[in-house]
Amino acid sequence: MATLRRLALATLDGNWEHDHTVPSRTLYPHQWSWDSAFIAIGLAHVRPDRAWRELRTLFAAQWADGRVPHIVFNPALRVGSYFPGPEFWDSAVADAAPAAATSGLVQPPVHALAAWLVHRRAPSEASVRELRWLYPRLVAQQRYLTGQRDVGGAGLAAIVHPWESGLDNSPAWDAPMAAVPANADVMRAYRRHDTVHADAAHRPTDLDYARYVAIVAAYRGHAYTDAGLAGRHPFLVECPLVNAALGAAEHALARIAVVVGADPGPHQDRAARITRALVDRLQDPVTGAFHPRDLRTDQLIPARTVLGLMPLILPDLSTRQAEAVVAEACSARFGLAARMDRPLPSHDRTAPDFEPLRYWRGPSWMNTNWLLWRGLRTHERPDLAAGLRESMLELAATAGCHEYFHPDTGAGLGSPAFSWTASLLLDALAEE
Ligand code: 2M8
Repeated sequence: MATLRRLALATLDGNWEHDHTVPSRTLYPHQWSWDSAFIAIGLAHVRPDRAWRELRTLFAAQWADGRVPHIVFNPALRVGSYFPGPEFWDSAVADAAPAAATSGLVQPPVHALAAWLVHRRAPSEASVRELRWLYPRLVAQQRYLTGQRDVGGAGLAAIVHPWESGLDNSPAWDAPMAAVPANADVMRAYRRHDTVHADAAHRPTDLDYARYVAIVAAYRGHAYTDAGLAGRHPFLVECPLVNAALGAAEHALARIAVVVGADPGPHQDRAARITRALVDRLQDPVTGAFHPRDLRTDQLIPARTVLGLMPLILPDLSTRQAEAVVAEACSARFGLAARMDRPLPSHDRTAPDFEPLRYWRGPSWMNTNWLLWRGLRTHERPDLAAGLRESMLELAATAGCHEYFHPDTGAGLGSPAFSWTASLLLDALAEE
């Protein structure tokens, strides 16, 4: 355990970059939004000052409309160190954008939960000061997602790009992505950077990238404004992970509100409303599993991916609803058990399009497993939570802090020395 802790700390120290942590020195050399939240949760155990710094740096780049950008670019890096870089995003076209160059998309809002956990780890006058600074910014982030992004009009946030889900290449996005007009040839005009550092067979295809680029171009063409999205935008989905994070954020904000002297009531009410909307709109009444809803067809997307298990982090899910999610997690599709060899894969193992090596289409990731681990403790399944934790620790002890892992062999895949693997490992280690 001490060796594992040292490895995780060395990984985070190696990825620290003056005021934030990069997810990976090779593949992702800037600051990413939800990575920073997971990183802060781990840093709280070893470098609490940096945990707060991480969140402050990210929120310093928040847009005037409340959106927290999914990438904050480091201006010191050379052009071409990541694709798509700042010149592609051209965030200056948006009135609401900050001075810093950022992307125009968001990621799952796990930051309020992170802020709460960092404070709870070691409450102090300094941590209360940090919460006071963050609270209005976290509230603005929620207001953006539940306001401008409520494209479906039912109280959930819509995502406008697969990158906003964090599970970019998930089979859940295949059907809505297939409807996005694009031609792989457009990629000749760009230089992908990911396939220089990772095996191309493990990454999205050029056609996927052509579609990613086309969706950004459509959003950028409207200066990243959200009015009228329903009529014009090529990708619009209600994602169970993004909305579960949205609800969990209101629960965290209710706790933070008490500390900073604000009223927790409205946060509790909003949390309950989000959970209700999530159950009404995204839970399959027959199987009890959660699915994304494609707003362009108004249909649930049938793929059974790990996204569907994420609502377990919501404390106000009823026992029956939570049991349905646990049953799905314990099925042969995902293999959760009190004694298990490997953490859960990112996609249904029994599906014909399960790919154990390709990014988000089968491999195991530490962050989705960490969220499920949290959900299992929230819904009082200590036996399953302990089994999952053991398998997460065992995986990192054998393969190190890789970005993702082969779901059967446990071999490390993607980037080595990946930050959220290290930080969530520190959090799991601290639970003893
Ligand atoms: C991956 O996403 C980026 C685009 O945002 C990429 O593939 O270039 C995803 O795994 C995402 O969830 C993550 O935040 C990001 C950085 O770790 O990498």
